[in-house]
Amino acid sequence: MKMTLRWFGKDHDSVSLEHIRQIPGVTGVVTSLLDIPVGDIWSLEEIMERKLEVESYGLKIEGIESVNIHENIKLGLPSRDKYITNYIETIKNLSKADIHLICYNFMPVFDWTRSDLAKRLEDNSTVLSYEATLVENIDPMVMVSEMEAKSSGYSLPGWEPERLKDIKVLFDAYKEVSEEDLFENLKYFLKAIIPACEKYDVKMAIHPDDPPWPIFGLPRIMNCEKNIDLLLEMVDSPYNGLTLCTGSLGANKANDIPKLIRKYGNRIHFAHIRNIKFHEGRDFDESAHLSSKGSLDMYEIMKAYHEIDFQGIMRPDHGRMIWDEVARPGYGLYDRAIGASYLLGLSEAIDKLK
Ligand code: DNO
Repeated sequence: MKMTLRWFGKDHDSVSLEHIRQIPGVTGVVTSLLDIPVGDIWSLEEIMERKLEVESYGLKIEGIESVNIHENIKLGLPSRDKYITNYIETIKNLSKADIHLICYNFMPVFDWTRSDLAKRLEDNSTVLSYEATLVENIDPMVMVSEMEAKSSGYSLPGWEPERLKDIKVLFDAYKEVSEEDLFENLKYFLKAIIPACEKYDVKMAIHPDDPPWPIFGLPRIMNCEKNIDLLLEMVDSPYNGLTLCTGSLGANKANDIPKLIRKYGNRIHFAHIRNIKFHEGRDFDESAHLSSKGSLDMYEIMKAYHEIDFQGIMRPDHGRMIWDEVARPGYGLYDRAIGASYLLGLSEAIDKLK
């Protein structure tokens, strides 16, 4: 397994490559070119510029998180073909730059959603949290502005203003799209791009819905074992794979994460690891990574990865905000560095106990 950290690029991140290279055991980053509008081609020049920058710190770009999918592809509009052609060009250019993994999601309109980006715990740290009744009773437009107000000045990944400017129009457009339609649109997309992925050796790793249930009446499909089975079968190629996110899938108690890791094995290309602490109903906080701090058993999760001999890319996921750090919600340096060290520690122990 290769341990990485997510890095948003020097103009979009408070954490530097210098910081990242000082975390023991972290050898690479996953990154994205956030200034390129969704749907446009990523040129080889722009990719190479980022690659050389990362490599000048002795780190490697292990994958892209994310090349976002244009809404017209998710909506199945006629113009999707143009955006798919662009996506294939991006795949080709990433391959030329020796980058072989793309993480993406197929969630309509929003990426991940929380009701609070800075819930204060007793120890004065803050965490991302989800309170179902708040999300169920808020106008999504109001939520967008509240999220932006609490995001320490960073536009959240997946919540870029340019992506959300037509939010009302998007909501109307999705009224016509059922879950079956969304699945068909995902299939159309994958059938079109996977041959290029095979040719250029670039693996696709879909990220599950976060949280793993529909919100705001929008269809959502990537949130349970049955639908993941469908996804993997509909284009049965190793290049059509998964980002297995413990915190996203794990928020639904019916998703048994160690079991899913063993089941999907080498179709998992990217592992996002974080813990969550369940409260009443569907409510949860994103706790520190330690098993004792949350509801998921990190030892069992790492053991499952060892059993499948996971050779893919791993990263600690969201962290708390601690030690007065000001950073993108979920993406500070300190708690993610602690998370990475903890996961590497579990991994070393599991190896030595074999
Ligand atoms: C949350 C992340 C997601 C993920 C995208 C993939 O912090 O895990 O934003 O990167 O859903 O496209």
